[in-house]
Amino acid sequence: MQKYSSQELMAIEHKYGAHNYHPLEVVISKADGIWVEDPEGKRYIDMLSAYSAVNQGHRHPAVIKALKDQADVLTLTSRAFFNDRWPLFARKLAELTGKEMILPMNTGAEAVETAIKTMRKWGYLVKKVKADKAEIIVFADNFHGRTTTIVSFSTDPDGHDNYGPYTPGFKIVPYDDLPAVEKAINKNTVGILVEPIQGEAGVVVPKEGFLAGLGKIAKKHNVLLAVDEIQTGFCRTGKLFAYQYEDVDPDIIIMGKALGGGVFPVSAVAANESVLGVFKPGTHGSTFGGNPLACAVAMAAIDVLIDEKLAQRAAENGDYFMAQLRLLQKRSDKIKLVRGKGLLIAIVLKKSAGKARQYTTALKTRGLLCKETHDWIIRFAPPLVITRADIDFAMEKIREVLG
Ligand code: IF1
Repeated sequence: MQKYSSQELMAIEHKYGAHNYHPLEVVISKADGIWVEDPEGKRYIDMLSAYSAVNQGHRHPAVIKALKDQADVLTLTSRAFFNDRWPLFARKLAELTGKEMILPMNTGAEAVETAIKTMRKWGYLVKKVKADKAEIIVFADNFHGRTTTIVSFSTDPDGHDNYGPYTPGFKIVPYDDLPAVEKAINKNTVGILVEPIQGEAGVVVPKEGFLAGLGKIAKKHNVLLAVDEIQTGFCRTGKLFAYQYEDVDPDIIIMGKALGGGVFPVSAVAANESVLGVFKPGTHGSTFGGNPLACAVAMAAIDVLIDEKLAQRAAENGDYFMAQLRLLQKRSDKIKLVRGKGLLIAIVLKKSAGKARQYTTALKTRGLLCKETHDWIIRFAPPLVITRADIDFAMEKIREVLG
């Protein structure tokens, strides 16, 4: 294949690719662990991890081995037939989540759609809500994906506007506001859909007790609690799932991103049979959901998280990283605050500091890739295999740019 320069590749993409993104000006053509490389051979630390889809690090050997081994044997069957991987992946993920059943999909948005359909169907079949009356409570500044139904309840104009007519049946209340949730519940409420930490909103960590409170409200009013762990799950925040910081047992766990080990879209919904049992043959599905290649990769991806103690490492290195950033905050006139959990961290800039993009661009020049969210927040979410020495190296660059 002909070799192209970064500049040439960006120009070709600009001409032929739809302009639904505004990427940082770096082309990645190689990756290994926490490191990525451009066609010119310049290396960068990846501080975004494909929005937490590469928690295990780029091309983790165990994940790549599973991918290659499976590719040599069987890749796709559809669910018209059984295959010999999906049963084992289902059992593994059920044991991991402590739920009785798993429904496999591919992308995060599909898993969220699956959770919405689950809550609605449960509402009609089990809770006996009147036809087409089901309501789901969601939160302002949510991000759950980009399907027409999901963007119907987005409060971000960029994600939401001009995609109507919108799907009804969602009630939006402020995040981290338990009384507002309780007030929004009525006899037609079938579920609550929540991010344990709001990623796209800028790594917004709710007050302690918020999720536990949602759990209590859900029980009291006979509604289902669905946690979107697509971004926060699989050790990112220092526990296997972010909800595990609280005394809560959500009815539905929505997973994606790192479940695919950074190589493949794999998503899933976990719940007990009293909930996921509402699906009967033909009522929901996906051509690729549960495909053998995805299942083999996902099983390896899960093993890496456990074997390499990535939850513990994210907790310890996240505390270390955040402490370093807070020290910097003390002597920086640009940083308003530092927040996060585990290795999901954000720097909120002061108004006087100007736009975040100039800092992510400056960090890129120094070999650090991270992404702004909104105009005033910089997000750091490196692969969880990052070491303390790597963080020290990254901090040098961050100090140069934000000190
Ligand atoms: C993009 C954000 C992150 C998610 C949660 C569901 C999904 C996502 C909590 C949908 C996806 C992605 C999508 C990606 C950017 C990214 C993102 F900035 F948009 F919000 F991570 F922070 N629930 N998040 O975070 O999963 O269908 O994409 O697999 O460019 O849209 P998906």
